[in-house]
Amino acid sequence: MEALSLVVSRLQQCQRVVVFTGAGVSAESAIPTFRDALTGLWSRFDPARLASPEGFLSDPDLVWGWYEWRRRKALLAEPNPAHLAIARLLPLVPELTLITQNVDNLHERAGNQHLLRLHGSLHQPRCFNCATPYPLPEGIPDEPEGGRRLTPPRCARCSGPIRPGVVWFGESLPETIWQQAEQATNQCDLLFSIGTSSLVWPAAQLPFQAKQHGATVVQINPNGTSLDPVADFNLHGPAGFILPQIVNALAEEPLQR
Ligand code: BV8
Ligand code: ZN
Repeated sequence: MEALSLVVSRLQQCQRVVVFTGAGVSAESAIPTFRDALTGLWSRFDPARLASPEGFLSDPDLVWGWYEWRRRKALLAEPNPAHLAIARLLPLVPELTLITQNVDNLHERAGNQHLLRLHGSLHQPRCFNCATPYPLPEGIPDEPEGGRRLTPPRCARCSGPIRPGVVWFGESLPETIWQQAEQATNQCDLLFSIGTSSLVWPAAQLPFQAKQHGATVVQINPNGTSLDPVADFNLHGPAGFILPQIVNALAEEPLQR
């Protein structure tokens, strides 16, 4: 029996499923991962430098321009078959927890309203000093293709600079969300790790942690990662091609209780 049907038959016996996603799940929506997003103005910068508080403080216009350019990309993008398949999985399993490292809003736009965002969101900027949320103007920011430097707006409350609502390198993950993610990981019967290079910590530890707690781990990624030797199944291909097949098969034969 080929790997994909084995995954489906395993899924039919599961109560608790975790879907853990990285930037690769948005790749087929043409959203550049932040390494691919280093084009034009930003091509000569190290992503970990731009995606850091120090990077922002040393050149707020450069960093705010980069994030506004990425936010525009996310707003112009559409959810792809991988996002849509994950949304279709929801009613097919008793308990599904979606944990994402992504900062775009494509999972929500595909229909997954409840998700744990480990690294925040491009769409929820806040004041760098007092953390007051900043109400983004309606519509899509107009950005020349290569992007440009943009001066961040100022906070209405304390006039501090507005920053993107993402978790930067060197910043802690949101405590409650991280605890909920670990709890779901420790209790699940099966965890999908989809579209992540498993390079960014502590998020990358979740699939390993699920395995340690006895879960079946299914990785979906065209490329190999450090998770390959640990995963029970490595489905090497694009998520937008593999996931719909799994969900279609499960929809035909739901859970065998
Ligand atoms: C923290 C928001 C410390 C910003 C992001 C050990 C423990 C703890 C920390 C560390 C540690 N070791 C090192 C660290 C520091 C650091 C870290 O991990 N560095 C790495 C580079 C070594 N971690 C941190 O700083 C974290 N903070 O731990 O704080 C602390 C602790 C206590 C108290 C105070 C402080 C914070 C990390 C969060 C960083 N922010 N995002 C932004 O987006 O601008 S992470 C960022 O990288 C994105 O969220 C993204 O998800 C992630 C990975 O980037 P990519 O490579 O672009 O994407 P991905 O990994 O998903 O790769 C794409 C994959 O998709 C590939 O494998 C590809 O093959 C695959 N793919 C392609 N096409 C498809 C596909 N898959 C399926 N289908 C396809 N079609
Ligand atoms: Zn403020």
